[in-house]
This record gives sequence, C-alpha cells and structure tokens, in this order.
Amino acid sequence: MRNLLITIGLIILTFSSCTKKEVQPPVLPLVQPLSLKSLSIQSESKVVPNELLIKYKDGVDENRKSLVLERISGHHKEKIFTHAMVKNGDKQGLALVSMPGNVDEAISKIRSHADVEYVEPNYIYTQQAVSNDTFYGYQWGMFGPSTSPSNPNGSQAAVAWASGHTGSGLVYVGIIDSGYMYYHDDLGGNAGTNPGEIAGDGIDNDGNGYIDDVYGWDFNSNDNTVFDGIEDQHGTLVAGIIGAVGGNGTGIAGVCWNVKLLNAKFVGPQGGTLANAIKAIDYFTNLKLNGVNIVATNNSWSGGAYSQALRDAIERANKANILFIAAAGNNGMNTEITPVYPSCYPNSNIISVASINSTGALSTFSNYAESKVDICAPGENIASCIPALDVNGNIFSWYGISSGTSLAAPFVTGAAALYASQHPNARANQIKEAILDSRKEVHALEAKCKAQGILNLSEF
Ligand SMILES: [Ca+2]
Ligand SMILES: [Ca+2]
Ligand SMILES: [Ca+2]
Repeated sequence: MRNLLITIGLIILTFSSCTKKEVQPPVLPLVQPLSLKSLSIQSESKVVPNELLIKYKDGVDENRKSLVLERISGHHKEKIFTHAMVKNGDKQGLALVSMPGNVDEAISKIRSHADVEYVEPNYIYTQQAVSNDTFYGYQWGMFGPSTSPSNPNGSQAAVAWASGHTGSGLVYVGIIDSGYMYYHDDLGGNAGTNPGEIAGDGIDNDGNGYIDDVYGWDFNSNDNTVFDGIEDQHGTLVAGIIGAVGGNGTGIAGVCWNVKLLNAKFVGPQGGTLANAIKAIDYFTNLKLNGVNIVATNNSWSGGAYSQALRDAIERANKANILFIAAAGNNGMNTEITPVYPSCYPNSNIISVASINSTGALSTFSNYAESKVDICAPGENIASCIPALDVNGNIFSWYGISSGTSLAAPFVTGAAALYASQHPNARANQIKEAILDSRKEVHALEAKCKAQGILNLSEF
C-alpha cells in the first residue's frame, strides 16, 4: 500500500527558474489527501482543571505567597520564570498553582488580594485548522492574476519568486504550534537549528535553560523531540506553507523557499496550556535576545479568555522585535463582539489573519471584524506537508489539503520572512507596515477586515 501511494505520489514536479513568465503552478500527487480528522473547530474557553496562574506583586516573599495559597488550599506546582522575563526586568515570574475545587471560585477568592497582581485560569488553546477532504489540484494561494489568471485572489507569492525573491537562510521563523516534521522531504532543507546548541551532548550549550534544543523545544512534554509522529500534523502543515523548499522538484513550495524554521511545540493531542504558551513565546524572545534572527512567530491557535500573562509574553516578543502572527480563529463570528485570543490583543506586533477562499470571499468558518482582523489570506483547500503513517507504522513525507485560519496565518508569516530576507535591517513594525500597505482591496470583504485587504506579495 505504501509503495502504491508513493508510486502515485512520485509524479515529478518541476518549478521553472525565476524568470517572470515561466512560473508554473506546482501540481500535487493526484491522490486523496489523508483525513485531518484530529483537527477540529473550537469555540469556548477551556481550562486545565485545578490549576491557576498567579502573578504576585513585586516584593511579595514566600511567606506572604503561602498566605495567598492558604485561601484556596493551593500549592506551587511550578515557578515559570523564563530568561525572557528576567531580561525584561520581571522580578516574580508566574506561579503555576495546583488547588482542589473550582477554578472560577478560587480566582474570586484571591483576585483582590493585596499581594496578587493578577490570577488567571490555565487556559487550553487549540489549533485552528478544520478537516477538508476536497481535493484541489494545486497551490492556488501562492498564485495570482499575473501568474495564474484563474486564481486572482492568491497571495501572488509566485510574482515575488519570479523576481528572484525566494527568501534567505539568514531569516528565522518560530512555529508555535504542535511539533513539525523537520525531516519531511520538503522541509528538511529549511529546518533551522538553534545555532548555540550542540546536538546530543546532554549539555545546555547556549545556556537558555533547555538541553539539546536543536530544532526547538517540546513544552508539552518538556523534552527536546519536537517531532513525535503524526500527532504533529498541524505544525507540519503550517511549516509547509511558510517554508516548504521551493524549486526542488518535489511536492509543494512554501511562501518562502529559503528560510530557517524553528519550533516551540506546546500543543499536544489534548491542546496546549497557557503556561506552556508563555514558555514557548518566551523561548523565541530569548533566542532573539541571544542573537538568533527570529523575525516572526506563527500562532495558528486560539482559545481562552483575555489573559494578561499571555499579553505580557507577546509584549516581551514585541520589545525584542518579533512579529506575532495570529490566526483569527474558526468560530465564524465577529470578534468585535466576541474577542478571540491571542489574535485580539492590542499588542502592536500582532498581525491578525482571517481566511478567504479562492473566490476572494471570507471563508464561512473564519472569524472576522473590521477593527480586529488586519488582513485576509488563503485558508481554504490549502495544500501543504504532512507526516503520514504507512501500514507498517513508519512515518513518511506526504501532502494534504486542509482549511482553516491556521492555514491563512502562515501565508502572512511566510510573507514576513520573505520581506525580511529582502530588507535585512527592517524592524518588526516596518515589516508589518509593508505587509499591510501592500494589501489588495477586495470588495467582498467589506467590514470583514481592515482595508478589505488580502495578502499581496506581488511587490515583495
Ligand atoms: Ca539550550
Ligand atoms: Ca547540547
Ligand atoms: Ca517530544
């Protein structure tokens, strides 16, 4: 069976070289994509039972903390005090607390305590892809009117490629998601490694608190294997849209053909927690402060209610000049009325991304809001990389078609990387401005997003 699939799959694809009229849409293997049934729409806030995150005020000592905990019969489970927090002047970090009983009741008992700055549930975040088995023959999202007249609403990434703009191995992007298959046939060439870390020596060479974090770190399991099998499908889809190797005659091309991908895995099969989201965001902030050129993180996940702790982590990334590109979410609702996080935080480094289909219309699943969504990008029937499992239980490189704002956000992340590769000194706000300034107006998106604008890379 595997051989049959691979034989069908090995239709050799060729990318033409970077001259303007020769860019051809790549064609995917003509098979049904694997079902992406583990990826589902989420709407309400979920929380980890019996856990809280507490931010104590500066100067509160352990004795006073235990008086706070007594009120809820809680105990400190973990102190979250990342290098990024330390470098940002934070004195306390965050306390992850275990306690019996109801989360909301516990919060109400201590939220007004004089020693507590804030207390929040340990929210659970989920990925924002939805299953879709409709086969679609090629990567419409990468093209546009001048390279593929039948796809006028694609991102026009192919125009940038045709100008010779295909990215740079000096630009790093952080994937905050599940893990991703860094050795996928179409991703291996762009799999970044932490430049300060030596693999497999059991030593934290760069002193960032994580031993042998070569391809990134798995915050969900607290280990250095970011790829743990087909559970890491979602991050692999995201990685492929940002940076599948282009021009290699295989599979698909990402928005950025040359880029260095790094991974902070915090979403497992059960979702990912607020505590781990903060650690994942801070992981990249700290790498940036250590000199790794992280331009943007991709955040195709959402959930929870407003969290000051998460907003603070995103702001630490902002101060370190990292864009935070966030999926608008798949609830099909107006986020001016019901905000969805993290895409609706006001941090200036956030780019919030909704999904359109190939007609330029907002996807029915996509959240929207004129004041909350910065840009729309292709998010329906998007071809990308996935890990697949053969009958003998072996993982192999494969491709699937899926939909969701999870797939739209990485188009914009790829765009940020592409712009940064052409403008190596651009700051995060300049990259954001360039992406927003080049939006193409589509009237069908009136009141759905700012400037009725879709991603347009024709000038990148
Ligand atoms: Ca390390
Ligand atoms: Ca090491
Ligand atoms: Ca792992």
